[in-house]
Amino acid sequence: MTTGTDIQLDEKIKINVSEPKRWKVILLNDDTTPMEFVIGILMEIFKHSEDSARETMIQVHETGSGVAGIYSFEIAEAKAVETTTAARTNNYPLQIKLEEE
Ligand code: TYC
Repeated sequence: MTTGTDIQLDEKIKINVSEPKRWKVILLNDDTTPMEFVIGILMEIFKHSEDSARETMIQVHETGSGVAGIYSFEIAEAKAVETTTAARTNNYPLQIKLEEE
């Protein structure tokens, strides 16, 4: 049995087909943040394995920067804040930047 109810589609609603932007969280090198601290950050906040964390840390140490992870802006920003807070709590000067992919 039909109730005779029609559904009106609003043709003015536009479908957003573009992918949400992604952001790289980039670690910058410095002279004093301990290597083991950076490895710990990469494992705990950016969910790297120990091997991947060590490799990424060495890349930052040798080249000046390296990508910790790629996320939506909100997640990237939250991880950058969490990392900076942990570094400052320990008086380390670790710097982070976000870059659109
Ligand atoms: N260069 C630092 C040291 O020799 C280690 C380090 C690596 C610091 C990565 C920051 O993002 C960084 N202790």
